[in-house]
Amino acid sequence: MSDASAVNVSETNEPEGVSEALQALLADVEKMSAGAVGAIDAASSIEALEELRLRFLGKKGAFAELNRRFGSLPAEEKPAAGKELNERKSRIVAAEKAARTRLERERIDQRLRSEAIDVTLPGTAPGGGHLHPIVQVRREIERVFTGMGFQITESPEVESEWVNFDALNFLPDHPARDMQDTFFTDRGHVLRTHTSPNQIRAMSATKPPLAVISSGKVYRCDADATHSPMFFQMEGFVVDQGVSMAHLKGTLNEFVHALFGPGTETRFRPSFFPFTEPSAEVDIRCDWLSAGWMEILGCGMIHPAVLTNCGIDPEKWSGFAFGLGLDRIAMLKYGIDDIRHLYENDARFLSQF
Ligand code: FA5
Repeated sequence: MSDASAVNVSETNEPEGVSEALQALLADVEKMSAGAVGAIDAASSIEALEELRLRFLGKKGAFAELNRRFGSLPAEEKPAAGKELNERKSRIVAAEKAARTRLERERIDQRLRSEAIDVTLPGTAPGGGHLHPIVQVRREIERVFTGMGFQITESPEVESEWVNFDALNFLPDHPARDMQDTFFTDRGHVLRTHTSPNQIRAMSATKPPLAVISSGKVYRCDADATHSPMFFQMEGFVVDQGVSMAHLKGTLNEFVHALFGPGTETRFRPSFFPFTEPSAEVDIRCDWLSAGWMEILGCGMIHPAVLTNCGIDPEKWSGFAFGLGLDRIAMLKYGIDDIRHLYENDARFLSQF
């Protein structure tokens, strides 16, 4: 029902005592406000609503125009007409507010729907890592030797010069002690150049009989496709009564056959290490290499001076020792042609093993 009844225009078509200007104004107010509320209620977006707000309520909008016409009404008609105009305007403002609230809620709902995350979807599983090829090889070799009764021990990477060299019977002027070959940390200490210091530590700490393996990083000033300044070695040794070169050969052949297959040929070449006498290097046959053989380890009978340095009587006890390059064995086993691939941490390379 129209509030124009306040000035008696809704009940009769020709209200008495009402000016023509007021009649026309009220009729236009009625028409405009009904149209405005309808259009605002039907607005389908905030942008469209804003357009309607400017069209009806803006400074140059329809209501402003009606207000201007209100200014020219006779003074006695202004209070009732003003009230009518204000009420109509309030209804449009209220409709606009309600529509804005509705449209904003719709916009949020729609955004929530479009950005919804389906927590029931299966996630992208992170690529599973695996053991580095050197660790795989180390564990495989450890299985072979522990199966033969060897125990696993550890020794430090920063080692005294005495344990790394002197106790192992290196003479004071041995070339391995050279600054060009060895990383010195401070006076009297080096980054161990091999795992043989573990022999000294284990034999000094425990009385024979002993059968020990130990592995870890070793360091040398050395770098090319088959030499890395940091690489991995595994040391093994046995001390008991009556240990001979035959035990050494038998143990190492058994190891090579377990790791590379029963038909793998080995070759023991005479060599020299200050801490073993006699000494040998062991090659395995690799038909794909032009040389036909690849060196995998150094070995020998533990030098009596080394046993003495550890408080073991060489007249009563004897032993053999060997040291192998884990990197080289991983390269052989997996057909890797450059040792540096093992340390570049390229997931595409490592994922192959
Ligand atoms: C030694 O280090 C002796 N301690 C081994 C030993 C132990 C002999 C017990 C006798 C008794 P050699 O320097 O040859 O020996 O190194 C042993 C193995 O380590 C080599 O056969 C080779 O496989 C590997 N190796 C040596 N230098 C490097 C290097 N820079 N990068 C990668 N592997 C290496």
